[in-house]
Amino acid sequence: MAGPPAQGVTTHCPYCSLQCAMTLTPREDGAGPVLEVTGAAFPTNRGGLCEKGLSSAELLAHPDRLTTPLVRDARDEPFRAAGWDEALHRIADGLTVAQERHGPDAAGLFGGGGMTNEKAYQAGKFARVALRSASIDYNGRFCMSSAAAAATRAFGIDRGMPFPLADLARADTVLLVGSNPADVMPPAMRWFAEGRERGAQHVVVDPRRTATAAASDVHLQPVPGTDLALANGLLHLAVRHRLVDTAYIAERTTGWPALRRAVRQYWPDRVERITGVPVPAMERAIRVLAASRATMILSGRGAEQHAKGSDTALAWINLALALGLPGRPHAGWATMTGQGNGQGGREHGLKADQLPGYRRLADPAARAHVAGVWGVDPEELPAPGVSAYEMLDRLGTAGGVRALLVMASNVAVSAPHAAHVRERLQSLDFLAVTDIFLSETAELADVVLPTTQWAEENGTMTNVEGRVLRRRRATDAPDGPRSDLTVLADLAGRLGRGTFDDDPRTVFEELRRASAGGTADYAGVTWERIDAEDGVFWPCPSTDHDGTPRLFADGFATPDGRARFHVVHHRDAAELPDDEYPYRLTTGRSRAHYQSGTQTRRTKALLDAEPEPAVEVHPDLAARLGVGEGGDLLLRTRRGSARLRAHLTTDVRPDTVFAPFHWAGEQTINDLTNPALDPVSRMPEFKVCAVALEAAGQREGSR
Ligand SMILES: Nc1nc2c(c(=O)[nH]1)N[C@H]1C(S)=C(S)[C@@H](COP(=O)(O)OP(=O)(O)OC[C@H]3O[C@@H](n4cnc5c(=O)[nH]c(N)nc54)[C@H](O)[C@@H]3O)O[C@H]1N2
Ligand SMILES: Nc1nc2c(c(=O)[nH]1)N[C@H]1C(S)=C(S)[C@@H](COP(=O)(O)OP(=O)(O)OC[C@H]3O[C@@H](n4cnc5c(=O)[nH]c(N)nc54)[C@H](O)[C@@H]3O)O[C@H]1N2
Ligand code: SF4
Ligand SMILES: [Mo]
Repeated sequence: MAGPPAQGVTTHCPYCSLQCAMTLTPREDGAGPVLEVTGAAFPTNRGGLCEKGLSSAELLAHPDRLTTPLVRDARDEPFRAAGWDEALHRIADGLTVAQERHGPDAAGLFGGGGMTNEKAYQAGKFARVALRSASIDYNGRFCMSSAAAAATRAFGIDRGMPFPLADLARADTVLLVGSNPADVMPPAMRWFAEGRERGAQHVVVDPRRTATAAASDVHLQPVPGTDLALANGLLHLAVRHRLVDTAYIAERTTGWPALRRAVRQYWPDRVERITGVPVPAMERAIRVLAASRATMILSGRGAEQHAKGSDTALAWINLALALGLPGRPHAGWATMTGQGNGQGGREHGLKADQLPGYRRLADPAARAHVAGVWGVDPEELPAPGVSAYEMLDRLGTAGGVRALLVMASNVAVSAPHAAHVRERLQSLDFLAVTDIFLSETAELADVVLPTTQWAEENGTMTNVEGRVLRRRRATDAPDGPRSDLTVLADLAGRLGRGTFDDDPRTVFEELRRASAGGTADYAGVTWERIDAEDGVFWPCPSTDHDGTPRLFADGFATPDGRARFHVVHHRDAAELPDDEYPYRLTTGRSRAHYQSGTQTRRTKALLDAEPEPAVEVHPDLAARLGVGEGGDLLLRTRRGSARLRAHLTTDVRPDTVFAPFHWAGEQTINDLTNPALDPVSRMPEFKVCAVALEAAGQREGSR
């Protein structure tokens, strides 16, 4: 490899899907060479970065960084440093032995949405070609899978945002349902602010008065898990007040008469009883939404991470279609994908049922095309496998995975019912993890491989808008870590299943061919074009095609070009409060920390900003519990318990508490969450379960 570039290199942030552009400039500080991070001009962040992006380079030379493979011969032994050959041999052997004993699907791969397109593509190919296993899925299943399933059913395509982020500033009305960009994508708030300066109105649906809600014009504060009823209630009002766009419905949609009949049941008083949102607030919201056709409905995890998340997303899409929004300028429905490459991960094969280009693994024509690119017989490709939580739940059991490779995910902290997942991981015959640090998942492994980081790599990422971007190498990796691409190529060789390339550019060229003709068509995207054009929006079927910043102006991606309404009905959350567990727990993010916290819990600037988690409790509820600001609260659900400090705030509903999931140990909030799954998307119910609360120190039952 050539030495590190002496000049600043412009790349994108390692964290969320906004993928802010940043320049990394080598600089000497007292202790040695470091990279200085500055925001770079780009159409999405316009030079802005949040504190996570700004502090991201701290992790490049972090003392905790893994620099050598770790192995152990028994789980009760400590790790010892090992050479790459021994570690990779152990992994190939672990995977092979499991397959010999229990069949091909007994070896599995669990991936992450932080992986580049090239890594995601190669991991998908590795599972299907090198392992011939159906057992592959990824943490994106826990993220936007409900919205993806809904968009595919309604529009025939799942691209998180069907328009560029900058269009937000041109909308007259924006509704955000279960999305808190003020904390999770701070630089994106500039677009909202610009809209507001033009007089735009913002409506937020969130059980908490978040920073995003505080800045809005209308805040609806429903009981967690009732968004579907709220959307149907708003549609009921739109019909009653003749606010629906009948011409648009006639020209561009199918299924309206049945839906129109179905929402008759959602009269305002009933919806108020279900959701806790007062009728006048609903009336105000629908008037604001229907005041202009330049209205956007944006969905986040708050609406989607439910056992009815895909139906809930469909309910909001129904409302958007009835108001005539999708395909109109500065209007429509979108989901805000979360991880750096959550979008690309689901397009290129990390998902159990997908092949590159958003092709379906169950589709014979898709199998034939991709098998052709891979040089294998379509018959050899496995069938679709099970979803992320189902795979984790069955680890080590008959018919389940016995040897697992985890890449770029920390499921021991981030999966629902996490104590059970950790127990399943420990029951495996063999576990290997590739990571930058010894994550809580890596701590359970037989073999851990150190991986290179974003600033040390080339590749592509697909951001929240569907814009394909370039990740550019700005510095050399330390001696020791290797790229996931190199690991996959080496393992494929050891398994005797063909030659896998580890050069990201070569892999991208293959990805272009594999995606050609698919829904997420990257055939016309080249690294040169990305550099020259500030990214390229898919679909982009040929090099002379401009790419597609905006979808749906002329039609939807369905066979008849029309969008589909779906009749969807409210149902209760999988778990409701009762005498034993009287409150609701919802979970999500805080501003300074990222995901399972592997990275941000090691970043000094972020720990200074937020040294520990807190559970948000309404003062009325806190008084009843006898807990004060900063006091310890014990949270218990049917699955487990956690102990967190209480933060008293009137921003949260008095019947609900909120806690972040970024922490481990006795602050692992996912030890409490409910793994009830959505029947279509297989999304777990992260956003609501029943919880008992007690001031810590008090005995159980003394409530
Ligand atoms: N700081 C930070 N930023 C991040 C991340 C991070 O970990 N930290 N992660 C990235 C990723 S992967 C993702 S997916 C995005 C997520 O971005 P968001 O979806 O915005 O984040 P969340 O905090 O999970 O959930 C959003 C809101 O949903 C609300 N909510 C809870 N239950 C319900 C409900 O039943 N209905 C409604 N309407 N709202 C509800 C919560 O109060 C919360 O304010 O953020 C990305 N950006
Ligand atoms: N209770 C609750 N739980 C949730 C959610 C919630 O809202 N509430 N949200 C869910 C959502 S939306 C998501 S996206 C998941 C995320 O949950 P996780 O999958 O656990 O996400 P991360 O913490 O980002 O894990 C990524 C890991 O990979 C490492 N890593 C980063 N880049 C690379 C790379 O290129 N290669 C390799 N090999 N490793 C790398 C990081 O150090 C880190 O340990 O959590 C889900 N869990
Ligand atoms: S908003 Fe997201 S992409 Fe931008 S700097 Fe922060 S974490 Fe990075
Ligand atoms: Mo996510």
